[in-house]
Amino acid sequence: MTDLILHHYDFSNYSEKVRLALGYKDLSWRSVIIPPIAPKPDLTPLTGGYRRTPVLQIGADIYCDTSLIVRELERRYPTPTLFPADLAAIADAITYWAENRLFRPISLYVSGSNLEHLPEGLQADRSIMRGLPPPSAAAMGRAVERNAPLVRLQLRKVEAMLADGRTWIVGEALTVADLAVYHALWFFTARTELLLPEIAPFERINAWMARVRAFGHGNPTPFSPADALRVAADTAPETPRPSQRFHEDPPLGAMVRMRADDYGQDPVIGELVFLDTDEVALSRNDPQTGAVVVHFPRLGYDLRPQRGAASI
Ligand SMILES: N[C@@H](CCC(=O)N[C@@H](CS)C(=O)NCC(=O)O)C(=O)O
Repeated sequence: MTDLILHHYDFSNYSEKVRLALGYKDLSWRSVIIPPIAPKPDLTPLTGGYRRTPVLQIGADIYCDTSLIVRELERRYPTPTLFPADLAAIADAITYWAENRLFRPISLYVSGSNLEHLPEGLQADRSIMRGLPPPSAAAMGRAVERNAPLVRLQLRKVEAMLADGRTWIVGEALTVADLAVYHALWFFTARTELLLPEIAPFERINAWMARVRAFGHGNPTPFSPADALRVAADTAPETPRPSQRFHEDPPLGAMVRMRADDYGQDPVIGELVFLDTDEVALSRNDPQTGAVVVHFPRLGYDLRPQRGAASI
């Protein structure tokens, strides 16, 4: 069973990163639209509590976080590559910058400027997700003023990255860094074109964005959340690959807890079934799906023994 099922929604920029990876690799996939706001009752049985977007499902294997999702796509469909060997480490570092230092001010600037175009309740949900009180309209306005300069100065940095006429962000080959910088900038226009004038003056950025956009999204087919749950219920998880542990890691078979180290920290508890340098996977059971294996990246997540848990 290699059917790819992406759980996502339209204005999710991290989903756009994966949709473009699917396009770049010219893949067919099933598209499940999930709510942009918690609760997500058809997603939780698959993930065990992880609520962020997107999530990739392959049978009863569930991949959380785009940094792992793109690696898993690469592992299964290596060509064309998103990780050219000589550029992959630098691309990872630029990706980290793009998805943190670049994207966070963009998110605050765009969301605060486009309030009337965002779904009802979105800001309150995002505040709860970060453990903060819902912001007033005045506080969001102040966030726009603080962040607009941080966005503008970084747009100049992206234009400078492309200043020598290179085709892609890290050089002459496309890397995952192109998708990361692109999805951060794509968020400017995910719901409205109100802020398009901010990007319009940057000629190299616009030409490069057009090259990335041209990959498209591959071949999606609409799929219902109920069908996705049924696929998980009807499929056994794949046998985990041999693990590569550090000696400090919990032993395979231990009950563990994974959660994001930044925001959306809902814990996922299960039996540790796989670890290597990039990935951690837990097995869990849900009444709606039976056994599923939930996969996370190592970096950006906190792995701990789940004290006092006998089984799940
Ligand atoms: N590091 C995560 C971040 C994902 C993320 O923040 N996604 C946003 C949507 S673009 C999100 O989860 N928002 C809350 C939600 O959708 O419930 C990844 O790379 O997948």
